[in-house]
Parts: sequence; C-alpha cells; structure tokens
Amino acid sequence: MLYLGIDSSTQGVKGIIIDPAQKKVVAEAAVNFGKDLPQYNAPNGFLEQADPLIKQSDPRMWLDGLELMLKRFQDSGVPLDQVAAISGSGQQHGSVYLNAQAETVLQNLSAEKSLAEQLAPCFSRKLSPIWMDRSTKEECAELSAKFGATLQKITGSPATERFTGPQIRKFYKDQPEDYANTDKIHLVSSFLCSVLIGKHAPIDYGDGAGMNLLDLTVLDYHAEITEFTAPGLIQKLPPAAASGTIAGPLVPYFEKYGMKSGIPVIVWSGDNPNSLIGTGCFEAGIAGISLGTSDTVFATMNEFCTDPDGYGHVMGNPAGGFMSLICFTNGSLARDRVREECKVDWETFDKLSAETENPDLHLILPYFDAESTPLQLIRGPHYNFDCKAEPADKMIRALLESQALSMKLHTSWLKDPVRKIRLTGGASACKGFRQIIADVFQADVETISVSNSAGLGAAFRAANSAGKIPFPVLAECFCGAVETVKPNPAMKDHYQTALEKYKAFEAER
Ligand code: XUL
Repeated sequence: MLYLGIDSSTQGVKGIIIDPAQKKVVAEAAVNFGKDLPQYNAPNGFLEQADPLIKQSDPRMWLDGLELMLKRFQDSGVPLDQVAAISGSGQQHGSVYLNAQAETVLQNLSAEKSLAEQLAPCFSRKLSPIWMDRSTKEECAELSAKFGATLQKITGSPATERFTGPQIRKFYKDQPEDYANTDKIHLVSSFLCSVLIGKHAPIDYGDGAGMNLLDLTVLDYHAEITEFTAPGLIQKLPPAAASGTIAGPLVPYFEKYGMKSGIPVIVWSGDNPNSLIGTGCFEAGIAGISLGTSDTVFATMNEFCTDPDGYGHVMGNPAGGFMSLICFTNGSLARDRVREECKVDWETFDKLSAETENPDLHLILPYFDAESTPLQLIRGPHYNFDCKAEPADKMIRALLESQALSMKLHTSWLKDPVRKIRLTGGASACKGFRQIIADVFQADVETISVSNSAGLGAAFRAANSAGKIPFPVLAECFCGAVETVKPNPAMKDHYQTALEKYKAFEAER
C-alpha cells in the first residue's frame, strides 16, 4: 500500500509517496512556482507589491502547481494507481475566497480542462493573502480592543497580523461587496483538499487554530469572535474537523494522472502541524525545529497553556491534544542575507559557523523582513556592535547565536522544558548551527534526514487514518536520527548570560 503526502508551501508544491511495509520513500516530485510557473510573476511564491506589508499569491498558481507535480510523478513512471490514500499540507493562514459557483464547478470537474481554468470564475477575491502578509495591524487592534486577553485564551493566540481572521476582517472592511459575494472561505489546505474531493472540505483543528476564530476549548468556531470578525462569517466557513477525518473519495478528474478515483482523501492540515507528525515529535519535551525560509519551533503539549508574551501559538495536534508553535520569519532569509553581505558561499558559512567564537556576545536582531517573533513591522536589522568593522566569521556566529537565543527565549513559556530537539530543514546541514542550538538549549540535537517534513507528515496522516498504522511506527521507519549532537555543559553559564543580554537587547527595540 502506498500513501501520498502533498505539501503546498510558499515557494512550491512537493509530493512524497511512502511504502510503510517496505519502509521506503517510493518517489518524490517537486514544482517551484518561480521557476516552473513564471507566468504568475511570483519568483518567491508571492507577488511583488509596492507595500512590503502586503503579501499575496494567485490561488490558480497553487492549482497549476498541484497538477504539474502529479504530472511529474506520472511522467517518471511512478505507480500512482497504487496510492491507497492521500493527505496534504498547506502553508498556514493563507485564505481562498470562493463564490457560490464553486460548489457546482467542484462537483463537475472535467478532465478536458485544467483545475485553474475551471475554477478561475469561482474566486470572489482574485488574490489570496498569505502568511507573510502583515497589513492587518488595525484589524488586530480592533479584535484586541473587543476581546482583550480572552481572544488568546479561547483561540490559543492573540490577534495576529498574518492569521486568517484579521485578514478576513480587512477584506470585509475594504471590499464589502466582494465579501458579500463570497460563499466559502478556505485555508490553502482545505482549498486544495476540496479540489481532490470535488466538494468543500473541512478545516482541521491544526490549521484551523491559525485563524483566530477557533475555540480550542470546544474545537469549533467561536460564534461571537467569528461574527465580530466579519458579519455572517460562520456560514462562509467550512466545518472544523479532526485531522484524521476522511474528507471524501478522490474525484475521477485525477484519473488523468493515473490515480484511482474513490481512494480516501484525509483532511489536509497546516505545514507546522504536519511537520510535527513528520518529524516524530509526539512526546512533550521533544521539540521540532524546522530551519526553513522561516524558522519554526513546535512541540506536543501535555496541557493547554498560552504564551504570556503573545508570540507563541497553540494549535490542534494531528496526533491528538495540542501543540505549540513559534514562528520566526527571518530564518534562512536572514542567514542568506548575512552570507551575502559577508561575501562567502554556504560551505564557508558552515565552516566559519563552527570555528569562530563570540566571547563579546555580539548579537543581531535579524529583522531583514518584518518579524513575527517578536512582532516587528519595521524592518531592521539591529546590531549591538559595529557591524561594518566585523569580519565575516564574527557576523555569522553572532547571527546564528542570536537566532538560537531567540528560539530559547521565546520557548520559555512552554510547561514541558525542551529536553531533546529534532532538527530538520535546509540549514540543519550547518554543523556549527547544530552545536550552537544544542549548547543554547543544553539539550541533545538529533538531525533527521527528512527534507520535506510537512509532506512526510501528510503521508503519515494518510497511512494512519486509512491504513491504521500508528504514528510512532511510521516515525521509526522514516525519521530516525542520523546524527545526535550533545550539548557542551561548559557552555551552559556562557549562554545563560548571553540569553539575559539578548532579552535586554530585544526589549530595547
Ligand atoms: C506559522 C507560519 C509559517 C507558515 C509557513 O504560523 O506563519 O510557518 O505556515 O508556511
């Protein structure tokens, strides 16, 4: 039995097919929006706009990306007809606005035309705001003024610029007619699941918690918050459902890629909840750190608690209960900028990160782009030293130590202290960074050889839900540690002092 996980991320769509009986990844395929679909003018997955706080994408690009990815599987002879179930992962918080026609179009998808062509008349809002959008400061202030601290207690997060609720409120205020013409508002995840099953798919508790609308105490939309966000919104939202729910059977449209129609499609989730599953972080105290465009830290929670500083989030855990998520926008984005400024290649960057020391505690608040943790709408970066006078090695070390210290600082609200870290994402290849993270957290750092943890997590969810294979069994087959870095106890006091210094520096901004 094969299981397919699809990951629709900011920059592209990837697919991964696993065979749990053989403990094998059977095939992977990838599409990059910038390279493969240049007609959408989105080299990094979103349109370049004059206001840097606005970040939007054309949802037709996500549909074309999905189809091209399946086509690539088909062209390389992958036995897609042996796939027994599918699930998926979407970049979180992004929203798709559909008019009433969508229902009929979804039900009658014809293999003659592409999904993008058929759904083009169904968008009541042509462009979708994505998670990088920070244009909803006013709407967040309105939600905070109305609900105060209860918003975080109920939804797991304070009003957050990139979250879907504030984005919907802005749309309702700015384009009331288009809002009135909107029949359903989907997340990226539930939108793509909908095309697979030919009807509106539910939103799972994992991705749904990134909306500022879901009452996590009862796992359904909060009537008053939803109504205040935008009148009549509750009717426009797909139902909320547990992540293991079968959304429906795959529609015949996908037979054109050699898939079997009728196989179960499991409700999709957000990339972070999927990554938690795909990195095997099922126990509280084991944190996953994904070092991607943005860096994210996530962990299973034994009990629901919220971040008093308001930067960390609580989401539904696809394995049951809750998970924490802290998102740092300036992850690889910042590493790449510093590398470029230092005029070194990645190999040298890696080498310098491991060889240099930073006894003077030089620190960087790397807000090259607007940051989410802590919230910084104005771009930085900020240095506590004369950056012009620093050689490359010192700059690189200061950046990586600052990023690790920020992760440590902003996970201090978690009730279960981080005792082990599972590291994934491109920058996990950086040896020096692995040791810095181990030393800052004073915890073992396991590197896992999973390049697409969100897609793998989606494939695990398909295998778990349709094939009844327990998550830990899947994790053992596919995401064992390839290397463990031990913390150096001699660095404990040094990094304790550094943490205090970082905290004070961050507070000054
Ligand atoms: C999480 C967040 C990002 C996106 C990236 O809150 O905004 O991690 O999910 O895809």
